[in-house]
Amino acid sequence: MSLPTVKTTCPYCGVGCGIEATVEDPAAHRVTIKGDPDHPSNFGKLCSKGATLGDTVTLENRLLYPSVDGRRCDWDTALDHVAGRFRQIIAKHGPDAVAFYVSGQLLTEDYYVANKLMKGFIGSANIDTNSRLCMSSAVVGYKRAFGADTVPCSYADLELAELIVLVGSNAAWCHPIAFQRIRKAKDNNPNLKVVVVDPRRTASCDIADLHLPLKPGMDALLFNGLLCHLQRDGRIDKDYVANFTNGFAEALHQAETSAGSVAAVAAGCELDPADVGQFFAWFAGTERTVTVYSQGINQSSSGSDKCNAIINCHLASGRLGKPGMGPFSFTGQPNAMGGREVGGLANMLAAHMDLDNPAHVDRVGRFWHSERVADKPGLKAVEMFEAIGDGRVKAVWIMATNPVVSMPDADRVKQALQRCELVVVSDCIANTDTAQLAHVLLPATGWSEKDGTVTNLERRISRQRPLFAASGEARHDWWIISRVAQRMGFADAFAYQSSAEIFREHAALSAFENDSEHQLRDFDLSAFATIGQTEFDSLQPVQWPVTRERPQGSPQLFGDKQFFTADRKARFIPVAPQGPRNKVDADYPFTLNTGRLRDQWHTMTRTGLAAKLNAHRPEPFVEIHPADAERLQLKNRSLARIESRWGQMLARVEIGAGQRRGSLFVPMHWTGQVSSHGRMGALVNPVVDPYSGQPESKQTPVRISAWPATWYATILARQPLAIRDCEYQVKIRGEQFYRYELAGSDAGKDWRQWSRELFSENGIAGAGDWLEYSDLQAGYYRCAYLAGNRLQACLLVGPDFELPEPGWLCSLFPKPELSRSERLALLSGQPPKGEADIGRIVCSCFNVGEKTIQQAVQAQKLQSVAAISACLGAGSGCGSCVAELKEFLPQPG
Ligand SMILES: Nc1nc2c(c(=O)[nH]1)N[C@H]1C(S)=C(S)[C@@H](COP(=O)(O)OP(=O)(O)OC[C@H]3O[C@@H](n4cnc5c(=O)[nH]c(N)nc54)[C@H](O)[C@@H]3O)O[C@H]1N2
Ligand SMILES: Nc1nc2c(c(=O)[nH]1)N[C@H]1C(S)=C(S)[C@@H](COP(=O)(O)OP(=O)(O)OC[C@H]3O[C@@H](n4cnc5c(=O)[nH]c(N)nc54)[C@H](O)[C@@H]3O)O[C@H]1N2
Ligand code: SF4
Ligand SMILES: [Mo]
Repeated sequence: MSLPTVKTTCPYCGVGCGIEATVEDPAAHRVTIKGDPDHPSNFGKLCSKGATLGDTVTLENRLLYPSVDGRRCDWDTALDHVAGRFRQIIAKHGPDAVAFYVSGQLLTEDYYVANKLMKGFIGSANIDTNSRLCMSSAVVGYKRAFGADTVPCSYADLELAELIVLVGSNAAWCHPIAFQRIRKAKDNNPNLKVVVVDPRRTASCDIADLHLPLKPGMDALLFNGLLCHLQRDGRIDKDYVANFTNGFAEALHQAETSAGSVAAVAAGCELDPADVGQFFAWFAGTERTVTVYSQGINQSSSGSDKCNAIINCHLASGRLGKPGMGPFSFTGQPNAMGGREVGGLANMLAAHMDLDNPAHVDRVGRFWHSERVADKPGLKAVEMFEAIGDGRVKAVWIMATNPVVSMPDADRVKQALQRCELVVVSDCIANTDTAQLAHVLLPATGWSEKDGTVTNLERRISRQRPLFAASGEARHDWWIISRVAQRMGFADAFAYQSSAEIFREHAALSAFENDSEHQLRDFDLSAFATIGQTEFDSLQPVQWPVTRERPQGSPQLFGDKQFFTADRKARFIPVAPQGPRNKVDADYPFTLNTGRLRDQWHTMTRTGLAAKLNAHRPEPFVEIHPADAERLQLKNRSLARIESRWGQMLARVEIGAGQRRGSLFVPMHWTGQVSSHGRMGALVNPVVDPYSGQPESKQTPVRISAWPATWYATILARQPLAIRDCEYQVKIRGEQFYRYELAGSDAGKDWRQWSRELFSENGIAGAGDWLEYSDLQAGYYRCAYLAGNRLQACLLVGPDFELPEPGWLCSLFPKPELSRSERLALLSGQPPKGEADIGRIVCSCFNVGEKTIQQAVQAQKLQSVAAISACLGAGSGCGSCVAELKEFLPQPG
């Protein structure tokens, strides 16, 4: 009998890949994941994260039951408690004393209901989302230029382009399948050029014809310079500018004051003038140009202006609304776009209507049958947590986001929640840094159980469909919110029984009075305004607007050169370039850049469950330029302390020439759950963009110094351990083992006693064999414990950071038994002669390590990635490691 296959959508990045999931065993949550060959986002491909989804649907660490004040309770008790406390606080202090902090990882239906409850019925706009930290500046950029939050491009434009400029986007790691489409387009069209603008040399530079490692924060100067160049070079589309836009002269004038020459731009951006000239010449000479921008642009105290500096260049050259061109903001989360549609941000209403427009407020009020619709913007994320901290907001409900890790100045956020009267957290995972501070925990269904829609970065709506029944007592987010709403007295407006019903209402609102008689809005799902359950269940991926005239959706917008401003013309925005708000100085001489790794998703609550995904970069690290490392005597693999005015962290030093001098890069993923000092949000400057309220997460002034550890240790154990008395600690989940990297600055630990106690407290003891090596004078100690012939645990201690790379030891845990020679080799940490040590994992699909690749390249004289793939498989799965594989090949010259 063939097993049922469900078509659904990946819950990670905004690329929105289609998945075919075959449920092998519903009780054991066993499922096989494949790319959906028919889905127009990915045509069957998946990256490393999507491909390992099957490893993350485990019940381990799931939040399965509601609880209030730490005590498990039933749903009625929890819902009554939340509704009752919210009502009390609102009655006493008014609706602005409560807040929701939600997420671009909610489904559209969840998001719609949360927004409707807060803005429509509680009557406050205090609902903001983690998208504030993500693409709120991109929203401002589009709204200012087009009069609506319209992403004008599609993936197809990337394939038709002849120049793609990636600005502040590491798409190779963050939007891998879109990046692979660009790579393939480049293979098919040798004329397609790629320019990467990023202070850091990233994996995306692998396909770049030109990399501009500009001074952090200087992008507006670069694009103002480009606008001036287009003018000098006679590339302004005069007809387009005159007939379809406003404000060109002012924008050009402003650009000319700072960026009137290539030399001035190159000096201000600290770039080679020849490279700047090359970029300008390519842009000027290439009609089909797409500019992709992401967090290197948005996460800035002047991010909105940076977005407009980019859009200005497209408007000036008329490169918009035609195939193969446009300013393309890449959103990050699976449903960041859905959040924009329902009005998840505190300054938006719903269905692309505005809070500060009385006609919109009136219209939404009539549609929702509510007279209480909020008519002024609410608190944006950073302000919201300030208000929680100083007691203005007394109750907050956090859904599908982990602000104790991901907010800037995260220690303040933590304190604010500790002081808050009522913290409600809905999550599918039990142990998160934020869940630990909750008074009420509400278990949400996870990706494999959810049912609804998401919108990807090219406006494509796709279905997420359930693979399993809800685990434990978990409920859909929309169910939880609407049941609280009912108990708050809004039963009629929240009587939802299904996600289809909510989607239908959302579509109907988008169509409500959306015609030229009122004022046209871009977001229009009128074709779905009466959609039924069956049609919803079989909904095919489609790009909005979806109307009766365009039932197949709309891949390209603005082809008619009509925008959503009052006079239907696009607007240029004059931009005065600014660097980071807080500059580096003698106390804090480095710029801290933060961002993403290939195989982790944000705060690791789900990717951290997949052993395969933890192998690529197992520990928090700080990347630093070799010259800076040498000057500060920071050694590769040693530990360093990084401090800002707001907080500090510890991380492993990685020296890399891809870093600019004066810049540091730290990944954003590590939390208090898996590391003692890796939560980088504590350092990040909470300063925000004045228009969007988006924080400057990429340019915090910091300092770095060596952290003087006196000992370093690695522990591998078959089960998780509770480790006391240890300053530095990182926990990594592996295949049938847990790995701990430890360090301390205390002296004279009795390692033998310490390890015996640790292991026995954690249940690793008995009649098995202890192997031991001890040279305590010199600071070395190693031991291993075997039960039968299986490795249960081992500890390696040394006085410095040069402990053996544990790849081989890790590979022993899945083995049913060890050979004689393996036992003998155990304490050396190195494989017995003749057996290979694969080293750090590079290809997570096929588990291929760096040592294996080095050996194969040398021994077989491999000359290309294709040859490595043919020989080892590496790179032939999801393709995410292709850029790294290239580094193993012999370098030309
Ligand atoms: N693997 C993985 N993929 C993800 C995610 C994840 O957690 N893991 N998260 C998703 C989400 S929500 C998002 S928002 C996206 C983010 O996707 P991206 O924006 O591509 O990712 P980031 O790593 O945050 O930052 C992008 C780049 O900005 C650069 N940068 C820093 N400062 C500047 C600057 O001043 N100018 C310029 N031009 N560049 C600068 C950084 O060096 C970095 O390489 O990724 C999505 N995809
Ligand atoms: N310094 C710095 N900070 C940053 C960034 C940066 O680049 N640098 N990037 C920012 C950006 S772009 C983003 S998007 C944020 C991301 O930051 P967060 O949103 O805080 O990160 P996640 O780990 O994705 O958190 C999602 C939470 O929702 C839970 N969850 C997953 N699915 C569901 C569901 O269906 N229902 C419910 N109720 N819960 C669910 C997960 O278990 C997890 O706890 O971080 C921002 N912070
Ligand atoms: S690129 Fe990867 S993470 Fe993004 S949607 Fe596709 S499979 Fe998921
Ligand atoms: Mo994001």
